[in-house]
Amino acid sequence: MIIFSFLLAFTFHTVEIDGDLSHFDTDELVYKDASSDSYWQGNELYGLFVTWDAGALYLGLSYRVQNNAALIVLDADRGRGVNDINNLDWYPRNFQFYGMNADVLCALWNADLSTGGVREILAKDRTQPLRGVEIINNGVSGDSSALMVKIPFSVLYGNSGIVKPYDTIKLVALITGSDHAMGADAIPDNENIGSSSAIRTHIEIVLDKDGDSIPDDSVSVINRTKVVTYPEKPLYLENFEISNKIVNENTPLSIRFSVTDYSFAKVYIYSEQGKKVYEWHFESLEPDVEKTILWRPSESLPQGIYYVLIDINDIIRSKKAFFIKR
Ligand SMILES: [Ca+2]
Ligand SMILES: [Ca+2]
Ligand SMILES: [Ca+2]
Repeated sequence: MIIFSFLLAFTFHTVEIDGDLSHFDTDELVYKDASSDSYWQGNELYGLFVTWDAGALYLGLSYRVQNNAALIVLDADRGRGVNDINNLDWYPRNFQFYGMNADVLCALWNADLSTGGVREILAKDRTQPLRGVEIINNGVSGDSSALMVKIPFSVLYGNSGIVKPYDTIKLVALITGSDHAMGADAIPDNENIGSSSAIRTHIEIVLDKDGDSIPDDSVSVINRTKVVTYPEKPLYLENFEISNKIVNENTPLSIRFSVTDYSFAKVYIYSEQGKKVYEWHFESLEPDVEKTILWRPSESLPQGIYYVLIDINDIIRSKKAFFIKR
Protein backbone atom coordinates (compact mmCIF):
# COMPACT_ATOMS: atom_id res chain seq x y z
CA MET A 1 0.00 0.00 0.00
CA ILE A 2 2.84 2.34 0.85
CA ILE A 3 4.55 1.52 -2.43
CA PHE A 4 1.28 2.01 -4.29
CA SER A 5 0.71 5.51 -2.93
CA PHE A 6 4.35 6.34 -3.56
CA LEU A 7 3.83 5.48 -7.21
CA LEU A 8 0.57 7.39 -7.36
CA ALA A 9 2.24 10.43 -5.89
CA PHE A 10 4.65 10.58 -8.79
CA THR A 11 2.25 10.07 -11.64
CA PHE A 12 0.55 12.70 -13.70
CA HIS A 13 -3.14 12.16 -14.19
CA THR A 14 -4.07 11.37 -17.78
CA VAL A 15 -7.79 11.55 -18.45
CA GLU A 16 -9.51 9.65 -21.20
CA ILE A 17 -11.68 12.01 -23.25
CA ASP A 18 -14.78 9.86 -23.63
CA GLY A 19 -17.52 11.92 -22.00
CA ASP A 20 -17.27 10.22 -18.61
CA LEU A 21 -16.47 12.83 -15.94
CA SER A 22 -15.87 10.12 -13.34
CA HIS A 23 -12.39 9.73 -14.83
CA PHE A 24 -11.50 12.88 -12.92
CA ASP A 25 -10.46 12.47 -9.30
CA THR A 26 -12.45 14.15 -6.57
CA ASP A 27 -9.67 16.67 -5.93
CA GLU A 28 -9.88 17.66 -9.60
CA LEU A 29 -13.39 19.00 -9.12
CA VAL A 30 -12.08 22.53 -8.77
CA TYR A 31 -15.52 24.05 -8.35
CA LYS A 32 -18.74 22.41 -7.31
CA ASP A 33 -21.49 24.77 -8.32
CA ALA A 34 -24.93 25.00 -6.73
CA SER A 35 -27.44 22.94 -8.69
CA SER A 36 -30.11 25.64 -8.64
CA ASP A 37 -28.36 29.01 -8.84
CA SER A 38 -29.06 29.60 -12.53
CA TYR A 39 -31.29 32.47 -13.58
CA TRP A 40 -32.80 30.37 -16.39
CA GLN A 41 -34.67 27.24 -15.48
CA GLY A 42 -33.43 24.12 -17.19
CA ASN A 43 -30.00 25.64 -17.75
CA GLU A 44 -27.45 24.96 -15.09
CA LEU A 45 -23.78 24.53 -14.35
CA TYR A 46 -22.93 21.81 -11.83
CA GLY A 47 -19.18 21.58 -11.67
CA LEU A 48 -15.82 22.16 -13.35
CA PHE A 49 -12.98 19.63 -13.38
CA VAL A 50 -9.37 20.45 -14.24
CA THR A 51 -6.23 18.37 -14.30
CA TRP A 52 -3.15 17.80 -16.43
CA ASP A 53 -0.40 15.39 -17.27
CA ALA A 54 3.04 16.09 -18.71
CA GLY A 55 1.60 16.86 -22.12
CA ALA A 56 -1.92 18.24 -21.84
CA LEU A 57 -4.51 20.12 -19.86
CA TYR A 58 -7.84 18.33 -19.25
CA LEU A 59 -11.10 20.17 -18.60
CA GLY A 60 -14.47 18.73 -17.72
CA LEU A 61 -17.76 20.56 -17.35
CA SER A 62 -20.92 19.15 -15.83
CA TYR A 63 -23.86 21.19 -17.07
CA ARG A 64 -27.32 21.26 -18.59
CA VAL A 65 -28.63 23.59 -21.31
CA GLN A 66 -31.79 24.00 -23.33
CA ASN A 67 -31.49 26.24 -26.39
CA ASN A 68 -28.56 28.00 -24.81
CA ALA A 69 -24.79 27.86 -24.93
CA ALA A 70 -22.23 26.55 -22.48
CA LEU A 71 -18.74 28.08 -22.51
CA ILE A 72 -15.42 27.45 -20.83
CA VAL A 73 -13.20 30.51 -21.06
CA LEU A 74 -9.50 30.04 -20.42
CA ASP A 75 -6.67 32.49 -19.86
CA ALA A 76 -3.53 30.43 -20.31
CA ASP A 77 -1.24 33.22 -19.07
CA ARG A 78 0.45 33.68 -22.45
CA GLY A 79 0.23 37.45 -22.41
CA ARG A 80 -2.46 37.35 -25.07
CA GLY A 81 -6.23 37.37 -25.11
CA VAL A 82 -9.02 39.90 -24.82
CA ASN A 83 -11.03 41.44 -22.03
CA ASP A 84 -14.29 41.61 -23.99
CA ILE A 85 -15.78 38.75 -26.07
CA ASN A 86 -18.92 40.53 -27.26
CA ASN A 87 -17.63 41.10 -30.79
CA LEU A 88 -15.93 37.82 -31.57
CA ASP A 89 -16.51 36.20 -34.96
CA TRP A 90 -17.48 32.97 -33.15
CA TYR A 91 -19.75 32.74 -30.10
CA PRO A 92 -19.83 36.49 -29.44
CA ARG A 93 -21.31 36.91 -25.98
CA ASN A 94 -21.68 39.98 -23.84
CA PHE A 95 -19.02 39.34 -21.21
CA GLN A 96 -16.17 41.51 -20.06
CA PHE A 97 -13.51 39.81 -17.97
CA TYR A 98 -11.71 41.64 -15.18
CA GLY A 99 -8.35 40.33 -14.04
CA MET A 100 -8.14 37.81 -16.86
CA ASN A 101 -7.88 37.82 -20.62
CA ALA A 102 -9.80 35.23 -22.57
CA ASP A 103 -7.46 33.40 -24.94
CA VAL A 104 -9.15 30.08 -25.44
CA LEU A 105 -12.87 29.54 -25.80
CA CYS A 106 -14.57 26.14 -25.58
CA ALA A 107 -18.20 26.50 -26.63
CA LEU A 108 -21.23 24.56 -27.72
CA TRP A 109 -24.86 25.32 -28.38
CA ASN A 110 -27.75 23.27 -27.06
CA ALA A 111 -25.46 20.45 -25.91
CA ASP A 112 -24.50 19.83 -29.52
CA LEU A 113 -20.90 20.03 -30.66
CA SER A 114 -21.75 20.36 -34.35
CA THR A 115 -21.55 24.14 -34.06
CA GLY A 116 -19.15 24.11 -31.12
CA GLY A 117 -15.51 23.39 -30.49
CA VAL A 118 -12.37 25.00 -29.16
CA ARG A 119 -10.95 28.21 -30.56
CA GLU A 120 -8.09 30.50 -29.83
CA ILE A 121 -9.03 34.15 -29.44
CA LEU A 122 -6.63 36.23 -31.53
CA ALA A 123 -8.31 39.62 -31.22
CA LYS A 124 -11.61 41.11 -30.10
CA ASP A 125 -13.21 40.13 -33.38
CA ARG A 126 -11.08 37.19 -34.46
CA THR A 127 -10.82 33.53 -33.47
CA GLN A 128 -9.30 30.48 -35.07
CA PRO A 129 -9.84 26.78 -34.39
CA LEU A 130 -7.29 25.40 -31.97
CA ARG A 131 -5.87 22.39 -33.78
CA GLY A 132 -4.78 19.25 -31.99
CA VAL A 133 -7.39 19.44 -29.24
CA GLU A 134 -9.86 16.73 -28.34
CA ILE A 135 -13.39 17.65 -27.33
CA ILE A 136 -16.36 15.45 -26.64
CA ASN A 137 -19.85 16.09 -25.37
CA ASN A 138 -21.90 13.44 -23.69
CA GLY A 139 -25.51 14.51 -23.28
CA VAL A 140 -28.44 16.15 -25.00
CA SER A 141 -30.40 19.36 -24.76
CA GLY A 142 -32.34 19.64 -21.52
CA ASP A 143 -30.46 16.84 -19.78
CA SER A 144 -27.35 16.60 -17.63
CA SER A 145 -24.37 16.67 -19.95
CA ALA A 146 -20.62 16.35 -19.76
CA LEU A 147 -18.19 18.35 -21.85
CA MET A 148 -14.60 17.12 -21.87
CA VAL A 149 -11.65 18.85 -23.48
CA LYS A 150 -8.00 17.91 -23.85
CA ILE A 151 -5.65 20.72 -24.89
CA PRO A 152 -2.01 19.70 -25.43
CA PHE A 153 0.47 22.13 -23.88
CA SER A 154 2.25 22.18 -27.23
CA VAL A 155 -0.93 23.67 -28.73
CA LEU A 156 -1.38 26.15 -25.90
CA TYR A 157 2.19 27.29 -25.49
CA GLY A 158 3.99 26.37 -28.71
CA ASN A 159 5.79 23.23 -29.80
CA SER A 160 7.95 22.74 -26.73
CA GLY A 161 4.91 22.76 -24.46
CA ILE A 162 6.96 24.71 -21.95
CA VAL A 163 4.84 26.99 -19.81
CA LYS A 164 5.77 30.32 -18.31
CA PRO A 165 7.59 29.91 -14.98
CA TYR A 166 4.97 29.84 -12.18
CA ASP A 167 2.30 29.64 -14.88
CA THR A 168 -1.21 30.13 -13.55
CA ILE A 169 -4.25 29.44 -15.67
CA LYS A 170 -7.50 31.28 -15.15
CA LEU A 171 -10.91 29.84 -15.94
CA VAL A 172 -14.58 30.71 -16.02
CA ALA A 173 -17.50 28.55 -17.20
CA LEU A 174 -20.72 30.20 -18.29
CA ILE A 175 -24.26 29.47 -19.43
CA THR A 176 -25.28 32.07 -21.97
CA GLY A 177 -27.90 32.76 -24.63
CA SER A 178 -27.46 33.54 -28.31
CA ASP A 179 -25.16 36.11 -29.93
CA HIS A 180 -24.41 39.12 -27.70
CA ALA A 181 -26.48 37.74 -24.82
CA MET A 182 -25.37 37.78 -21.20
CA GLY A 183 -25.39 34.83 -18.84
CA ALA A 184 -27.52 32.80 -16.44
CA ASP A 185 -25.00 30.83 -14.41
CA ALA A 186 -21.27 31.03 -13.83
CA ILE A 187 -18.46 28.94 -12.40
CA PRO A 188 -17.22 30.39 -10.16
CA ASP A 189 -20.29 32.32 -9.00
CA ASN A 190 -20.28 35.89 -10.25
CA GLU A 191 -22.39 38.48 -8.57
CA ASN A 192 -25.42 39.54 -10.62
CA ILE A 193 -24.64 37.12 -13.44
CA GLY A 194 -28.28 37.37 -14.56
CA SER A 195 -28.07 41.12 -15.13
CA SER A 196 -24.41 42.07 -15.41
CA SER A 197 -21.94 41.37 -18.17
CA ALA A 198 -18.92 41.96 -15.90
CA ILE A 199 -17.09 38.78 -14.95
CA ARG A 200 -15.00 39.78 -11.97
CA THR A 201 -14.61 36.38 -10.30
CA HIS A 202 -12.57 33.58 -11.84
CA ILE A 203 -10.68 30.43 -10.88
CA GLU A 204 -6.88 30.45 -10.77
CA ILE A 205 -4.84 27.24 -10.80
CA VAL A 206 -1.07 27.15 -10.48
CA LEU A 207 0.36 24.73 -13.05
CA ASP A 208 4.02 25.32 -12.27
CA LYS A 209 4.62 26.10 -8.63
CA ASP A 210 8.37 25.38 -8.65
CA GLY A 211 9.04 27.71 -11.56
CA ASP A 212 10.83 25.22 -13.84
CA SER A 213 8.38 25.87 -16.72
CA ILE A 214 7.11 22.30 -16.58
CA PRO A 215 3.58 21.70 -15.28
CA ASP A 216 4.06 20.08 -11.88
CA ASP A 217 3.57 16.38 -11.33
CA SER A 218 1.71 14.73 -8.45
CA VAL A 219 -0.36 17.66 -7.27
CA SER A 220 -3.69 17.97 -5.63
CA VAL A 221 -5.35 20.27 -8.13
CA ILE A 222 -7.90 21.60 -5.67
CA ASN A 223 -5.04 22.67 -3.38
CA ARG A 224 -3.64 24.66 -6.31
CA THR A 225 -6.98 26.36 -6.92
CA LYS A 226 -8.13 29.78 -5.78
CA VAL A 227 -11.28 31.72 -6.51
CA VAL A 228 -10.22 35.28 -7.19
CA THR A 229 -12.43 38.34 -7.38
CA TYR A 230 -11.12 41.34 -9.21
CA PRO A 231 -12.61 44.27 -7.31
CA GLU A 232 -14.49 47.04 -8.98
CA LYS A 233 -12.13 49.98 -8.73
CA PRO A 234 -12.85 53.62 -9.26
CA LEU A 235 -11.45 54.68 -12.57
CA TYR A 236 -8.54 57.08 -12.31
CA LEU A 237 -5.93 58.37 -14.64
CA GLU A 238 -2.51 57.71 -13.14
CA ASN A 239 1.16 58.44 -13.86
CA PHE A 240 0.30 60.94 -16.57
CA GLU A 241 3.68 62.35 -17.62
CA ILE A 242 5.20 63.96 -20.66
CA SER A 243 8.87 63.42 -21.36
CA ASN A 244 9.88 66.99 -22.13
CA LYS A 245 8.41 70.45 -22.17
CA ILE A 246 10.05 71.46 -25.41
CA VAL A 247 9.33 69.52 -28.57
CA ASN A 248 10.84 69.80 -32.01
CA GLU A 249 11.24 67.74 -35.17
CA ASN A 250 14.09 65.76 -33.59
CA THR A 251 12.75 65.50 -30.06
CA PRO A 252 9.28 64.02 -30.09
CA LEU A 253 7.04 64.10 -27.09
CA SER A 254 6.64 60.88 -25.18
CA ILE A 255 3.30 60.71 -23.35
CA ARG A 256 2.86 58.16 -20.57
CA PHE A 257 -0.15 57.25 -18.48
CA SER A 258 -2.04 54.38 -16.94
CA VAL A 259 -5.60 53.73 -15.80
CA THR A 260 -6.82 52.00 -12.64
CA ASP A 261 -9.55 49.94 -14.31
CA TYR A 262 -10.41 48.77 -17.83
CA SER A 263 -11.27 51.81 -19.85
CA PHE A 264 -11.23 53.37 -23.26
CA ALA A 265 -8.99 56.39 -23.61
CA LYS A 266 -8.64 59.26 -26.03
CA VAL A 267 -5.52 61.33 -26.24
CA TYR A 268 -5.49 64.62 -28.12
CA ILE A 269 -3.00 67.27 -29.02
CA TYR A 270 -4.55 70.73 -29.18
CA SER A 271 -2.99 73.95 -30.29
CA GLU A 272 -3.22 77.01 -28.06
CA GLN A 273 -6.01 78.25 -30.33
CA GLY A 274 -8.02 75.13 -29.53
CA LYS A 275 -7.44 73.34 -32.82
CA LYS A 276 -7.11 69.56 -32.59
CA VAL A 277 -3.94 68.56 -34.40
CA TYR A 278 -3.58 64.91 -33.46
CA GLU A 279 -5.54 62.16 -31.70
CA TRP A 280 -5.25 58.56 -30.56
CA HIS A 281 -8.10 56.24 -29.52
CA PHE A 282 -7.63 53.18 -27.32
CA GLU A 283 -10.58 50.85 -27.16
CA SER A 284 -9.65 48.99 -24.01
CA LEU A 285 -6.72 49.71 -21.77
CA GLU A 286 -5.81 47.23 -19.09
CA PRO A 287 -5.60 48.39 -15.49
CA ASP A 288 -2.20 49.43 -14.16
CA VAL A 289 -0.38 48.87 -17.43
CA GLU A 290 1.58 51.90 -18.54
CA LYS A 291 0.78 53.19 -22.01
CA THR A 292 3.38 55.22 -23.89
CA ILE A 293 2.72 57.13 -27.10
CA LEU A 294 4.92 59.40 -29.14
CA TRP A 295 3.96 62.67 -30.77
CA ARG A 296 6.25 64.03 -33.42
CA PRO A 297 4.96 67.42 -34.57
CA SER A 298 4.69 67.73 -38.33
CA GLU A 299 6.68 70.32 -40.20
CA SER A 300 3.54 72.16 -41.19
CA LEU A 301 2.48 73.02 -37.66
CA PRO A 302 3.25 76.49 -36.39
CA GLN A 303 5.47 76.65 -33.36
CA GLY A 304 3.89 77.57 -30.07
CA ILE A 305 2.10 76.09 -27.09
CA TYR A 306 0.36 72.73 -27.45
CA TYR A 307 -1.78 70.83 -24.97
CA VAL A 308 -1.79 67.09 -24.43
CA LEU A 309 -5.26 66.13 -23.30
CA ILE A 310 -6.32 62.72 -22.04
CA ASP A 311 -9.97 61.70 -21.73
CA ILE A 312 -10.89 58.48 -19.94
CA ASN A 313 -14.63 58.20 -19.47
CA ASP A 314 -14.96 61.97 -19.15
CA ILE A 315 -12.09 62.29 -16.70
CA ILE A 316 -10.00 64.88 -18.52
CA ARG A 317 -6.45 65.95 -17.71
CA SER A 318 -4.03 68.03 -19.72
CA LYS A 319 -0.37 69.03 -19.86
CA LYS A 320 1.37 71.78 -21.75
CA ALA A 321 4.31 71.49 -24.15
CA PHE A 322 6.12 73.96 -26.40
CA PHE A 323 6.81 73.25 -30.04
CA ILE A 324 9.88 75.21 -31.00
CA LYS A 325 11.26 74.57 -34.49
CA ARG A 326 14.94 73.95 -34.80
CA1 LIG B 1 -25.20 26.17 -11.03
CA1 LIG C 1 -22.97 29.33 -10.32
CA1 LIG D 1 7.16 22.65 -12.53
